[in-house]
Amino acid sequence: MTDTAANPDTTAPEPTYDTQVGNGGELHQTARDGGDVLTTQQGVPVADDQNTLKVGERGPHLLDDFHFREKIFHFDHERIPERVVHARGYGAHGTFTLNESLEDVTVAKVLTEVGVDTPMFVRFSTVAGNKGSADLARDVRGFAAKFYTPEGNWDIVGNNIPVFFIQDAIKFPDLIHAAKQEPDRGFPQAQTAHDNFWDFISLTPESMHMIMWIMSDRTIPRGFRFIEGFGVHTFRLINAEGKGTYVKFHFKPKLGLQSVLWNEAVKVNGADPDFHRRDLWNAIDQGDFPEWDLGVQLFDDDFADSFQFDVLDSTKLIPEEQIPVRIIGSFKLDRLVDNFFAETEQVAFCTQNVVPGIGFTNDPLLQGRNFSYLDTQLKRLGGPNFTHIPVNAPKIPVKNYQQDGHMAMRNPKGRVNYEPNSWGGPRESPTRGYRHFAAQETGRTAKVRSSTFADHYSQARQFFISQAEIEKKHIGDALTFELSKVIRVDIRETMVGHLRNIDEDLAKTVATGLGLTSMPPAAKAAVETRQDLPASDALSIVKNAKGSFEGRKLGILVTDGASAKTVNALVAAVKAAGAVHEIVAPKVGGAKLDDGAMLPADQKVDGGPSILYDAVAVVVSADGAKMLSKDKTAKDFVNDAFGHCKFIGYSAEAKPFLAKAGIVDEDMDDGVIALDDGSAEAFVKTCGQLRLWDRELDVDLDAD
Ligand code: HDE
Repeated sequence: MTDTAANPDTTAPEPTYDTQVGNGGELHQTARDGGDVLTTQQGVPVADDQNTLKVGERGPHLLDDFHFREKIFHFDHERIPERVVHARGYGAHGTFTLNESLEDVTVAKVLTEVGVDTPMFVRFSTVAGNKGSADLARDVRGFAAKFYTPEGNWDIVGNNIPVFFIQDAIKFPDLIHAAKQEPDRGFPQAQTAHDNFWDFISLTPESMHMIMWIMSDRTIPRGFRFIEGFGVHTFRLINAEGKGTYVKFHFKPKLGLQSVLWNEAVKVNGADPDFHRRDLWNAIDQGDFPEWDLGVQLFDDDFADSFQFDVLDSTKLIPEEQIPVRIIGSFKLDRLVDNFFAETEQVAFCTQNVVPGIGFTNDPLLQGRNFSYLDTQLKRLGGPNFTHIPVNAPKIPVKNYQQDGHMAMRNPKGRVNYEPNSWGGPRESPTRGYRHFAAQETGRTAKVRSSTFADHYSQARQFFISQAEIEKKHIGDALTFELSKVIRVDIRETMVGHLRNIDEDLAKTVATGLGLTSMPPAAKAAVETRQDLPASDALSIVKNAKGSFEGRKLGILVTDGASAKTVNALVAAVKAAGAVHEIVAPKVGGAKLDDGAMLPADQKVDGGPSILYDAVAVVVSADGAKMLSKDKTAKDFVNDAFGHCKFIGYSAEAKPFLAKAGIVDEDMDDGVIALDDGSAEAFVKTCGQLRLWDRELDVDLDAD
């Protein structure tokens, strides 16, 4: 523990704590390894953990059995309320390192002390689904980061999308009610493809920009390692003179952005509902620590006044072409949790957790959030002492006179528990303490929406026209799919009416996909003139592709008699590219290659469908090809990979099998690659393109 936050203005002794019980330090450990004697919660050794205490062998239980009663009582209370949103999530510990100081604009040590490591905890999540829902729901991903700074905890509770559905926090319960399961039937789970969601959206034009984002591939990411994070709101940095500078926070993944196809997402949810958490776990477990850059967009009042939109409006972003993102540091996730419940489930993020030098603005969404997060933890974690839970406790001493309450884990000693006092306890410090930005506010109180928030379509269109053609197609497909699940035709029509204000071609595509017989009228806009904004390439995933296979996974399907040389060359090339591979075989015991060596498999073909891989290779013997040709799952392996526009490498012997799986000679495109001698490296390099998008035009009816 460091003591950097010690109060310089007082010579008072620090209150002392019993170090055995928390004090923001180590988790009170319960050892589960070693061969010690089992005990009750009271530490009493247990003699029999298999049978309850009974009268005779077949008789009634006795209340005397305190061990049984304690065990069942504790089990009955294992669950805490899940988060009302972002219930399903996965977290890990990490370290943030600052490379560039922002000392001209902030006094926050975490943003000024270059080279200093700040411990972090990051939790990724989906929004709508319950705790047990599948990872690849089409949904926004939460990206919540807790920085344990030397001046207390700072949380950025962000998403992987830089804008939000609504402009005022008072609409949040309605939005979430509409998105989650419908109240009478309790379904659909973890999806927005239903009437209530689209009804609310169709009546909420401010959500249209966000709708473009959630119908894009951003909401079906390949994994948490491949998403961006955004603080969304405009925050404020405050320097030593008390001057404020507006800031928007960005996290950019070093591995680049990547998403899957919808048809793939649906299948991943069946094959591996834990796909995203497993991916993060595996990467960190294998020492392949995912990294993100932290960037800031900084601007002043002059920019805010001249910007086409209100910087307090969370349904708008500031294009990177207008204010570039300045990268100031990076973080890596390098430690898995010891216990999912204690850390990932109990971590409590609060937008109000800021440190000196970082402050809020009047964004009405942010102001509402500052109330909600503290309030929700009280319910979820059972009392006001959730800050005593190690994952939530700052890593510096906590000194105040708050006391007692449910599950108080700190043991402050001594007589004084009030302030001011004459006992020399901790006191406030005007110089070191948190200073709120001295904003000048005027105006009448009113329940009102600013007229500067009224343009709902211009940035929605800007996002759409900034996408690559294939991304535009996916947005059209997603809207058509979601609205096809909406039963009320009038809701479908109202939505198409909104799309007409965004892009007429997109509206037509969706109307045609839905089979509407005539075009509904365009929705009436609060601001009639849509601004003609230029495309922003930074908003596209495809236009910013890294072209690297690093961090990705190749699935290699093998059978007995497969060429050891080819398999070994592939494995070496994958490793050299910083990627990983899995061997898939008809039997999980493995396959005997043509050099006589037994190669163990990671997956039996039924359990290792190609949707789990970024690219596949089929290296089989002639007999193996014949055998696989009779197997539906093996044929799906290559057929799906082809349909999902993945790169497919194949040994000469595999060709008849590919044909049986539906990839005949005329389908062989640049993405179906013969693995000749010495071609493994080139194949893996090509896989770095991740998908051959041109193929989608041949494999998807909606492409016409
Ligand atoms: Fe949240 N949100 N939110 N939200 N949010 C919660 O807090 C809320 C919003 C976000 O991994 C809850 O601890 C309101 C925007 C993340 O633990 C709750 C409003 C953004 C997480 C809550 C918003 C987010 C939450 C539920 C509208 C992106 C998960 C459990 C004003 C910038 C954090 C909890 C984790 C969680 C309220 C809107 C991100 C109820 C009222 C905008 C990543 O307090």
